[in-house]
This record gives sequence, structure tokens and C-alpha cells, in this order.
Amino acid sequence: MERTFIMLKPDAIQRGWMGEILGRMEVKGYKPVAMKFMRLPKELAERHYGEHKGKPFFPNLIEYITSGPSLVMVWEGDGIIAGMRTMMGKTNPAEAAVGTIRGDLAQQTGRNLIHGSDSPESAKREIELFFNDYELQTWNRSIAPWLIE
Ligand code: D4T
Repeated sequence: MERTFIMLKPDAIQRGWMGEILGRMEVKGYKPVAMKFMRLPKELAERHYGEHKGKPFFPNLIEYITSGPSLVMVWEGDGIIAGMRTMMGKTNPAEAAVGTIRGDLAQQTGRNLIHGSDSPESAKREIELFFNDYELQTWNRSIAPWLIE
């Protein structure tokens, strides 16, 4: 089963959208494996967004992402990396489809509520950046056969 790294960014917390967003993931049948509520230290934020270092939006991105607590998580599901990217919608919420998290709940790229890994390689890197092995829960739920054949 595939795992992905998901982060509800400080605007999602400030705006009170944790329950709404987690609810969408739960009703889809995805399974939480780890969660931490934390304000990202600057160094961790810069490592997470290392690929964007030097771009014009980088300083604002780091300021925003370290401005308050985020909810960092690992979720598991069949094809969840692509599935979560679809559920999140395009990076720019103005272009994100109605029905997606960003399309429904956000307006600007710099306040786009949520991050999700974009590939298996990113997922592995990001999960290892934020979590130790002992923080990742391996568990099964009794309804699993009604979700995965
Ligand atoms: P994240 O990584 O936050 O899930 O966003 P995406 O994976 O959807 O998009 P990304 O890596 O291209 O961008 C990372 C992060 O930078 C912000 N950003 C991006 C910005 O403020 N201005 C921009 O022009 C771009 C491209 C938003 C998300």
C-alpha cells in the first residue's frame, strides 16, 4: 500500500479547515499513519522546499510556512500519492477544479492550504524528513475489505 506525506499549512489551521480537510480524506477511505502538530523550524522548512531555493517566491513561502503551526501527516491508500494530488487540486487555487480542496477553499498559490507529495521519491524523502520510524503506525481496520478488494 502506498504512503504519502501531507501537510495542512498554517492558513488551514488559522482558518479552521482541519476537520473539513481531514474529513475528505477519511471519507475517501484513506488511512492515517502518523500526525504531528508543529510549527516548522526555518531550517526544516528550507529543507522541505529545497528545490525552490533561489526562486523569487522562496522567502515568502518560508515566512508563510513557518508563521504558525501546521499539521504534518502520513496517510496510506491505494494510489494515494496521485489520488491526494487530485483531491487537492492544482497548486494555484484559481485554476483548481471545483470539488477539490484548493478549488473549494482557497484563492491564491501563496495560501493554498495543503501540501501533498508529488511522487514516490518525494513521499519517501518527505516522510523521512518529518518522521522517525517509531512514529509511523502500522494498523489495520476491520472495514478494510470493504475498501480494497
Ligand atoms: P506544495 O509543495 O506546497 O504542495 O505545492 P505544489 O507541490 O502543489 O507546488 P510547488 O511544489 O510547485 O510549489 C511549492 C509551494 O510554493 C508556493 N508557490 C509556488 C508560490 O508561492 N508561488 C509560485 O509561483 C509557485 C510555483 C506554493 C507551493
